Amino acid sequence: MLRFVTSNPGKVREAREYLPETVEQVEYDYPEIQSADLAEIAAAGVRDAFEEIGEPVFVDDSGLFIDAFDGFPGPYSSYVEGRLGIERVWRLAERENENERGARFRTVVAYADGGTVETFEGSVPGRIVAPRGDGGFGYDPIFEHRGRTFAEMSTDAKNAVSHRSRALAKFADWIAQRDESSREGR
Ligand code: ITT
Repeated sequence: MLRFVTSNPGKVREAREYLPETVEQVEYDYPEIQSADLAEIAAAGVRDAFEEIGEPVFVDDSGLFIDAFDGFPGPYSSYVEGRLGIERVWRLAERENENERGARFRTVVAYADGGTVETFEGSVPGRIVAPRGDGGFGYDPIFEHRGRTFAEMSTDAKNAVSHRSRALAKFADWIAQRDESSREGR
């Protein structure tokens, strides 16, 4: 069983569909440090969450990096979604030249169990478009990948290509290897 510290039910749904292990959501609002680097934010967050909860835990820090805005909102994606909303992010991007509307979703999954904090990164390229679709969560309606927005995809289809699933795949491989070596060491 894996404990996922997050307040975001969309992240939990995707992790549950993707990972073979049972995923339990733990709601603890760990402080997010100010940094341009998602891995630093995730590593600091998971350390704090582990100290608070006292059990092995993982977190997921994600962001949308828009080319025309030099990667903004990036690590500030949550704040910008809450304050501006994705419709306004689209309207700002719409003013930019069409070939400047490229973007990338990034996720860093960080795991802590008292030893070294492990981080796993995933990203996916796409472009910013007018909102379409009612699936997914967050910025999904304005992020198009190969002709469809993430909000137009099922969880399964999004998981086949997404930033989060790419980070979770590395995490899952690492867990499998760790379990394998602890079995061999027995
Ligand atoms: P926790 O920190 O509690 O896990 P959060 O939603 O605040 O939840 P982040 O700090 O990682 O998560 O914020 C990332 C922002 O990007 C937030 O606005 C999310 O809605 C959005 N986001 C993250 N993953 C996404 C995805 O797969 N598709 C669309 N938007 C996403």
